[in-house]
Order: sequence, then structure tokens, then C-alpha cells
Amino acid sequence: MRIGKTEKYLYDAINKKGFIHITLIDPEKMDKIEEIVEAAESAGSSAFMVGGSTSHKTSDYEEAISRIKSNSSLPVIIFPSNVASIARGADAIWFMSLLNSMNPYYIVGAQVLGIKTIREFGLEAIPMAYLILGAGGAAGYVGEAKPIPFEIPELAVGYAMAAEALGFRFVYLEAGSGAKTHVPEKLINMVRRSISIPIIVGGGIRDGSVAENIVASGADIIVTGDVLEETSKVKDKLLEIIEGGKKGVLKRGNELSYCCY
Ligand code: 1GP
Repeated sequence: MRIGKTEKYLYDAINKKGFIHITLIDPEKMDKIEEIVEAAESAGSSAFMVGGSTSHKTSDYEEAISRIKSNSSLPVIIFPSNVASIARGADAIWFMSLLNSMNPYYIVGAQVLGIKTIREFGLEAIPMAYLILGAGGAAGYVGEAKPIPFEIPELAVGYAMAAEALGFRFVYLEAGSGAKTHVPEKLINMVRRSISIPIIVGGGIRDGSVAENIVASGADIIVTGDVLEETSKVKDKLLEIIEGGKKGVLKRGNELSYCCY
């Protein structure tokens, strides 16, 4: 198996810290980008993701990547909403499949159209299964998902187990950006006990105690975007969320170790 530099960095960081935080930048919302990037770097965020469900201008992605790169040495991973998200200058791209989309375009179609450009741009493709849950938000709408109800965690477990068996190396449990309700702890924990690849959780994480509970339930990576746009104290908010995650690790221990490179 060929594991690239960014993916190896993610495994090493998770193994060392027990969990990592990734800062999400939406290319449609770049007003505070320098402030967010500086705060993320100094508060201990481990990487950046660039993407947004309604962001479909390649030039916006390129601008966001370049502004992050000018202010930080952390890896930048594209979080694509479609083929227009494939942009030069990032370290990697989540090569993701929206497994619970009802449209095969979002499961494998866009990936077929995009892979040659990804290779040409030298982007590291990291295979990730993307699952949309709860209200689903813009990602659910744009991706034509049939969101997994929070009340039926067995469905999420089934998808996650299938994703691991199909060879995906990360599973993302997505409640949708700005979601009123984040992915429930019980569901995360059921998925955690069913698979042994890293679990990413995002959507509606707004404070330290939520981050703590989500990490304690078994998340390896937590992603926040919306709250950093909203708050006037970006660094304080990031410190709070990352401290929360650290407490979550203490509650659950650091049982899994990711490998294979
Ligand atoms: C969205 O999971 C991410 O795709 C992050 O969600 O913007 O609500 O933090 P928020």
C-alpha cells in the first residue's frame, strides 16, 4: 500500500496525541482567513481543510490555499464538493466518496472525472468514506444524500464497516456545516467499536465540552469551521475546543494505533 506524506503525518499525529483537530476554511468565506490560520497554528490545530458545499470556483480554492500556505506550515487538504475543487498548491485531497448519496455521481462519478487532474497537480489522494447524518445541511442537499438518522446508529455502523472492508482509510461522520445538532456520542461510540480506521467527526461542534464528549466517544479527528467564522475570539475558541479534545482522550485512553506505511 502506498501511503503519502500527509496521510502518514495524520496517523503519526493521531498516534502521538490521541486525537487531532483540523481547521476548515470555506473558500466562500475568506474575510478572516489570516486571523483563523494564525490562531489555528498557535492553538495547536494539526492541519487545514479547504472546502465548502456551495464553493465551486477553482480560483477561490487556489486563493484560500495560497493564503493559508503564506501564513502556516501545516498541511492543507482539499475537502472537495465537486471536480471544480481540485486546485493547485495543496498537499493532499480527501479522495472521498459520499457513500449514502442517492446519486452515483457523488459516490464514484466525480472521482472518475477528477483523478487525472489530481495526479497532474501532484495532490496526494487520501481515500475517505463520507457519511452524512442528521439534518445533513448544505452537504446533504448538494450531495443528494439520504442522511442517516441519528436515531438509527446501526445504519452508520453498517456503512462504516462496509467502508473499512472496501478499503477506505478514513470515515467521516458529517452532521453538516453549522448543524444545530452535532453527531451524537452514542452513534460515534458504536462506530468506534465496529471499525479500526480513523474516524473524523464534524458539523456543529461549537465548544470544548462537546469536543471532549465527541473525542471521549472515539473520534480521532474533529473538524470545525463555522464556529471560527462566527466568533470574535478565534484563538480562544480554538484553544477551548482543542483542550476539550485533550480531556476527551484522557477519558477514553489512546487505544488504537494507526499504521501501515
Ligand atoms: C463541515 O464538518 C464540517 O463539513 C465542519 O462543520 O462548519 O459546523 O464546524 P462546522
